[in-house]
Amino acid sequence: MPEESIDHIDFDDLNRRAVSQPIVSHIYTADPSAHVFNGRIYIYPSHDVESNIPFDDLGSHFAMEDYHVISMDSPSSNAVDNGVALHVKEVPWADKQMWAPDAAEKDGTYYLFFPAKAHDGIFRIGVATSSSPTGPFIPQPEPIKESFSIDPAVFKDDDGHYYMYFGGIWGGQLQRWRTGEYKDGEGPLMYLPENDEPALCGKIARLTDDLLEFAEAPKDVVITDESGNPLLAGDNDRRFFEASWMHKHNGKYYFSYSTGDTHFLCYGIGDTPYGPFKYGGRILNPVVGWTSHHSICQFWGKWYLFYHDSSLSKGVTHLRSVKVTELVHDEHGHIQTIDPYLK
Ligand code: FUB
Repeated sequence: MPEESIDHIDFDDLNRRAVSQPIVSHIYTADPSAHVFNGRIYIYPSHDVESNIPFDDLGSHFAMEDYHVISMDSPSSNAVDNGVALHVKEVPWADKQMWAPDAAEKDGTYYLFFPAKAHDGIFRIGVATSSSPTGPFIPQPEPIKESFSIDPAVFKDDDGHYYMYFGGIWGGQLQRWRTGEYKDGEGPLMYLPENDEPALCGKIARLTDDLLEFAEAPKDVVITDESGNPLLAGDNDRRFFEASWMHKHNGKYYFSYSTGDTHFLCYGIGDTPYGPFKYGGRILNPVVGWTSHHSICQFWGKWYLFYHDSSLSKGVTHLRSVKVTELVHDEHGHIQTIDPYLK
């Protein structure tokens, strides 16, 4: 698929109509994973950089090298960039492409979970630890055993168990693992299911007590339609592509994700962390830029959507900026769809 044309966009007008502005503008940030630790908001984003690598469907132009942690006293206050928290050169197993990370806290230790391509070109997921939410983080020497693909999102349930959701298709390589082992080959579209087959699923694995490994083999995160049937691969407006997130509201589990090439953020609702998740609707309509990726976080009783777009870079796909806006669950538990730009 060719990169979408942005020639027709009047960015001054778009920025006037945007429901929120970038929280920082001195660097490009994306894929925000927001958490409240000790009463402050900490955002763990990708740090987008210009690589001069041409756009392709594998995402080769997303050539990020490090992570910065951004902190805020509240969603409307100034955002502070706390500097480099981890660089790819410090991670023995990782070669390149430090994509969307997440973080968790347990017993005063902070864990940064991140995907990167290993030296063999295969995406794995690593962990690094720190005594501070802003790092610096010390990486484990090896990636998580049996980990693969991208976009880790770690959820702590009320019973103290931690779960990792992960996976992304096309450049995220999830489709290459359909048989349980990595299959090589050209192009991102090999090994995808046919349109009338069940869609590929994101994955979930409970973490070990030290949060450094999977406690179980990863399982499918199944999203179902109104009749309880798994969404099909051809259901491009609703099926999973990448960018998993989990939040819990009124005892229900909300699995949210990006539909990738159709550019929606959607969600499904389930009764356990494992699902299945009945498709619930759209959270965010398409933003400027190919990707959409988010997190959902509660602060002082209100819910917020952290997301990104490419408005600051005037539409450059791989130069994105994190934004935040309020998110509302209605009285039936449905999430009200957000338009990123007013009409
Ligand atoms: O930032 C690189 C990739 O773009 C992420 O891993 C995806 O979720 C998409 O946002």
